[in-house]
Amino acid sequence: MPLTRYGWDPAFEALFENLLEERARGASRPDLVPGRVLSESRETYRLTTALGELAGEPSGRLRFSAAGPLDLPAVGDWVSVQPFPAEGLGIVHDVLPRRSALLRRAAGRRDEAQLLAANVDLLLVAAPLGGDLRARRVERFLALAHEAEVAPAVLLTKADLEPDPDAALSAARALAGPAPVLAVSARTGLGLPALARLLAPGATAALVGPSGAGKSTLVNALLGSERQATREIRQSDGRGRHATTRRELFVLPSGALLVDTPGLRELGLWDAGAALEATYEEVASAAASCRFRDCRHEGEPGCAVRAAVDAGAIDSSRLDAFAKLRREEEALAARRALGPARAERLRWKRIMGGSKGPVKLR
Ligand SMILES: Nc1nc2c(ncn2[C@@H]2O[C@H](COP(=O)(O)OP(=O)(O)O)[C@@H](O)[C@H]2O)c(=O)[nH]1
Ligand SMILES: [Mg+2]
Ligand SMILES: [Zn+2]
Repeated sequence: MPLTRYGWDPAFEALFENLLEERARGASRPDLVPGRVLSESRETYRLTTALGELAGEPSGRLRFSAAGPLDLPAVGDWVSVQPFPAEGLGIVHDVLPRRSALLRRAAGRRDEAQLLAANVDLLLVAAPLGGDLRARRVERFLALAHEAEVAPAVLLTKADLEPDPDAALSAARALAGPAPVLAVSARTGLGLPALARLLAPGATAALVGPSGAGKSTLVNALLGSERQATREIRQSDGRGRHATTRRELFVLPSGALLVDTPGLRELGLWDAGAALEATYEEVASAAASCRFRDCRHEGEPGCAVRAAVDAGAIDSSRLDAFAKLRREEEALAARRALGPARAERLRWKRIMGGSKGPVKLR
């Protein structure tokens, strides 16, 4: 399959040419071809190249010069590959500059970004119907899209399980702002043609959402085959079996590209500052009329946001969610202001057990 089937275009071509020119001036100049990362597992990549699929590994130089995981390839990345087609192998030398990067704060205590996918053009936020629409979770995923400057769309999945799809649609539209909202069912086929119209040939969409939302089932429906393992619920204990464990990029028969992801149990935002204003657009636009420019909408006089809540123009649970994410964001910013060196020193102290209990900040 030619690389254009995987989204290769003149802009990436120009970036690759630049890279070759740079390398031609340097000492090491292996023969390089472009490739795209289809899946990644512990620094081993499945790559598509003009020479076919290769199993890739980062070059020693790439691995050791990487300051962190963001410098290494992720699903969706375009990379330079030194191919060994006879062996089906490739050495990845460089990651091409990304058009977009979906980042989250890595799970656990470390303040580290995790790259979910690169070069994504459309983020499909899956939210299952048939129960409570988890509005706060949908908002977090929308903020992830705004942060990455990737256009979002909301997919209300398993619509066949929903007794009142119209009510669900209007509830979701209230969260989504200008983003499209679709009700879909892989079981009945409802909404699949409309979804297919959102997926442009050559463009890359990524599916995110909680585990069990039906993401992989949708991928299979769009692929027209059972390529992606879906979670079957065991009768005996209701637990899932084949949950998706890694992110993977698929080429749909329509020519669109789609990344399936495992469910994210927690989605910590990485750097959501401005994204919150795009996500809670009604709060941000009312805030422009608050008397104080730094109004926190917590009871200050002349607060236009509170006035809008009292008038029923802003949903108070949306304001609460906005305030909560802003506090999270501020706490992160404060921690980061310690600087990497200081944070590193504190971590070291903690690891060494020099102090009992939490480390005291001077
Ligand atoms: N009723 C119904 N069930 C679905 C639909 N799509 C998926 N499921 C079921 O939901 C469960 C989870 O699906 P899966 O695709 O693995 O979810 P994922 O974790 O988001 O990838 C499986 O048992 C599917 O058969 C749908 O449109 N309607
Ligand atoms: Mg899955
Ligand atoms: Zn205010």
